Amino acid sequence: MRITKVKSILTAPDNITLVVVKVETNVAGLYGLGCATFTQRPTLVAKAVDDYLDPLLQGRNAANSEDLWQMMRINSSWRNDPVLNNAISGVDQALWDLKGKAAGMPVYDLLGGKCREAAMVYRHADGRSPQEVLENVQRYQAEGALAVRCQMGGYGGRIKDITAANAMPSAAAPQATHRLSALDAAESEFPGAYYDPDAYARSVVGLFDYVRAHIGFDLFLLHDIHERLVPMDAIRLARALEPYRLFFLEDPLPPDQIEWFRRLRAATTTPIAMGELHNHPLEWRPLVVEQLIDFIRAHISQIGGLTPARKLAALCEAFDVRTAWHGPGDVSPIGHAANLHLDLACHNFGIQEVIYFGEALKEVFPGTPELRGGYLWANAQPGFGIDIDEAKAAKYPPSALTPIEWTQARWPDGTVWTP
Ligand code: GCO
Ligand code: MG
Repeated sequence: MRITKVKSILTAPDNITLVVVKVETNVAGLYGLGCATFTQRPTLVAKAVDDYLDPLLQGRNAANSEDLWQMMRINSSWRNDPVLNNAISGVDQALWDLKGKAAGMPVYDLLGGKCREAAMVYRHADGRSPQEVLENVQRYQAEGALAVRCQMGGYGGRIKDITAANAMPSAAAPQATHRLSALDAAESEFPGAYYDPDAYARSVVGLFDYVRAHIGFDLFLLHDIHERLVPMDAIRLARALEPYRLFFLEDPLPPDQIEWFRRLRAATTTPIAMGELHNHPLEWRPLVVEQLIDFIRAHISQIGGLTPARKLAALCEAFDVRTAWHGPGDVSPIGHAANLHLDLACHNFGIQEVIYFGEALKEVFPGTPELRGGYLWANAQPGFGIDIDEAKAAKYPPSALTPIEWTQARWPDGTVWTP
């Protein structure tokens, strides 16, 4: 099983540019697929795969996935950046897919076999007002969802999306008044995605108060702070949310503020999830070993693929941290399948984030995992059980390379903040 070709494939069936890596071998018809999706910089990942990993890997034994992962990681000498980690992940996942196909086994069997039938997932409810969010929560509940993440006005409660409808019929949650910014205008020298951190933090408490008052406690609820607050405000919010019994509160602080997790942990019983921005092992090691988080949420391709992710899962198991791998629209269905195979095989699985897989995605990726009754289900095909139809993928070319606006997050006075 020698590697004959490693190539990137870019496709955007859902208007999000996905990066997939295909590893071909000298065994007729035998290839593997992996996810290398980094939607903010997709063409750089493709370059890293095609210009550097393909020549490096041609002729190597595809069975040696551990050695090849270690070798890819150090080959650039400088390492652990998101572009190179994603490129490595594409190859690494493809090698696991290949290994499964060669053995005639699903990857979850290679990882130790199923610990559960399917993976509990959470869905995303958003809206411009608590009422709108509640309607979306109830819609998911009617579809059988067991867990729903609630946001209002997108991450940080974007000023533009939220001011129109802000009624909060709750004594505990006075109406949050957003300080509209004169700078939030096209002619400003500081264009961007404006939000008001203080109003946002207060609106979240009002939102959960409202939703819990209407639906009770039989549904798991989650929230993503998305690093929008200064540390003490994140701690204050985590404490204020205790009565609403969140399944977890996500990304309260950016990876650069690891020290603050100790203060956060000591201050609240709200379960904490962290990790979609992690790239370097030193970003997660203290959080896990000191038991400062309850859920690890790494984006598997951002940390370099299934090989490091399964080791991270095992480290977490030893410290009672459960897994909740990042699973938004900027993970390809192949990446979602990789998340799922790990979910099924890890005893310390917690929950899986997932998207709705539309017809275009399923057309390009036959074998996409199935969302049913609050769970994500894998098929029993060898490898990850998912394929790419390259002709159909080509029908959905990558999105135009225009500057991203939402990651230019700003406070009302124009100050740039982590998105
Ligand atoms: C999540 C995430 C995503 C990210 C996105 C960045 O929890 O799903 O926060 O929505 O913002 O993946 O491109
Ligand atoms: Mg998140």
